[in-house]
Amino acid sequence: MTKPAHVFDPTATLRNDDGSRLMLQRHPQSPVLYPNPLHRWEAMNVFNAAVVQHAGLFHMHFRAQGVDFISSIGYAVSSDGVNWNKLEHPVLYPQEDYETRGVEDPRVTWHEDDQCFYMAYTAYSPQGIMPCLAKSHNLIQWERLGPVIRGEDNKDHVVFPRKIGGRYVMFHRRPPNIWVAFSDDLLTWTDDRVVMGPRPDLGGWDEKRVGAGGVPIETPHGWLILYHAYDNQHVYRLSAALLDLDDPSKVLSRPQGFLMEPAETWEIRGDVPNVCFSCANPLVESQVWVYYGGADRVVGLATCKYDDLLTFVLAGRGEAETVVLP
Ligand code: BMA
Repeated sequence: MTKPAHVFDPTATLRNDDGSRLMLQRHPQSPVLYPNPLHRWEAMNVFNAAVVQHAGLFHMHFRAQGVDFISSIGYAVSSDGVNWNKLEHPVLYPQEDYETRGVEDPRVTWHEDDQCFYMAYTAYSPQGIMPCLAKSHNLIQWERLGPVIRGEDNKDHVVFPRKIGGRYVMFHRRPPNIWVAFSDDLLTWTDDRVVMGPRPDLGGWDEKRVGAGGVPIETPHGWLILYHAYDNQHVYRLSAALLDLDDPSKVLSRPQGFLMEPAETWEIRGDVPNVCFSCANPLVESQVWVYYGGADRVVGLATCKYDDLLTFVLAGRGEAETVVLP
């Protein structure tokens, strides 16, 4: 007998087949963003999007690849987070010598202390892969603050929504681990510490590399974070963890399982196969909405209840693994 089709209900709890694990529910209108062959800059792929809610609207910044496969960052706006209207031109495109091969993977943070938006994006050029920041008050015009880590290939950075102990905080990824760093001015980052790394001893899904997802969500229990991991077959999956509020290098809880893996055709086949890669996990009422790139070609949306996600990560207490240092 075939399994009955799953009916989308954002207030329901979705579990994997044996019921042992929470899973994200794909929105029935997903993918929610497609490339547009009429525009050179976004003709091939649109993926890995940042999403923030502001002034009653959803705002998306997405990585777009043109016919030359160079990435720019496009902007789209929505009243419901599902149906999007794109701007005709990108809001950020390669302009600096450290960006000549593209600006990639935006993660946008509303900063409570500074009352402005910071975009973390990856600059790609013959100089290497550099984590950069830009600042905006209106989400369209961005002022570059420049690269924040130089001299090494580094990416997957995202700014925390408030200062901790009077300093800015961000994740970054020094392969294969997620790191946290601190700054007084957003330009010089120090006190880097490893947060978590791959777990080769855990069945494989996060055995190779891990990297941060969207903006950490502050909860009474700690910072709730989503992250991606890939295995030796290069399959990108998503999961979550909980970090200490005052010291986010401290993992309070990290469940063994994942929340989502490539299963739909557009997650399995695209520009890069088998990829669910997220740069945004906004809290929308009582749900966490996870926007993610499907196979580096389209933007997907999957959701779960905030309470379910907290229960999932809290159940992982005591499961935190020791990190693998580079
Ligand atoms: C990572 C990043 C992402 C991409 C992923 C899968 O290294 O470059 O932009 O989605 O690989 O290809």
